[in-house]
Amino acid sequence: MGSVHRRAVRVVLGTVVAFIVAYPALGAGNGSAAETAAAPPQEMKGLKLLHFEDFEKGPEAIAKQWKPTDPKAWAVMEDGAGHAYALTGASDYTPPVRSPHNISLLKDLEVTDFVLQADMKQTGKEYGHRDMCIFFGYQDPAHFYYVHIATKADPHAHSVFIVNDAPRVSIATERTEGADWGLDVYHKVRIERDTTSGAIRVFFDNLDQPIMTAEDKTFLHGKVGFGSFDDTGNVDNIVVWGKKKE
Ligand SMILES: [Ca+2]
Ligand SMILES: [Ca+2]
Repeated sequence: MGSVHRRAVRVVLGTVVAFIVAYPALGAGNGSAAETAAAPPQEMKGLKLLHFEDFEKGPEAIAKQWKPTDPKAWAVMEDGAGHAYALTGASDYTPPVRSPHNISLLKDLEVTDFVLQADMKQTGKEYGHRDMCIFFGYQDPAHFYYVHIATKADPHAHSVFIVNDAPRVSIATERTEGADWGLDVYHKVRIERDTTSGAIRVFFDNLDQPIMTAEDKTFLHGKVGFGSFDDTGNVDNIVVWGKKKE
């Protein structure tokens, strides 16, 4: 919550100039970076705003907040008028059981119920398992959920998965046949988690109609994060509304 307040204060005081000095790319753009930095709503579906990250605060501040499987695989990069968190290659990381190889977790936040939203762009080649992943309910490297959004659904792609001390298992009850990442396009991705009912709902661009649903109560809290099974991509404008783990 603290970072959200600080951002709001800075905008009120007109210290945008400081950002432009620190990040010349912002000043050179068409103003869209300032627009993307607009604070998200304080509440979503009855859940309080807990975190907002637009990757414009500078590499050191950002590094403190994220725990990547391999720091060399991730970088804050200029993209358009602003910056995004980019997964640029394979992590030097071997998961204990068959599951994604590239993960960066938000370090200090553990949630129960949440709505997690981000702008995500896939930067790899087109193929059936072309993916980006979102992680949640993360306990440790062998216990978590992840959503794998990919071109073509099959038993190992484009689904909600659980990793429970064994190779990942698809748990989606409904899902589309795949998602079209396109070329150099950011998509609005949203995950909704209700730990009382166990519901998991995944949205891709259309925030009214989910592309995947699941129901599971194995992990009722945990960290959240982003990444890919084995591909590359960018994440920006991450928003978490939710209930912190007591
Ligand atoms: Ca940004
Ligand atoms: Ca893949």
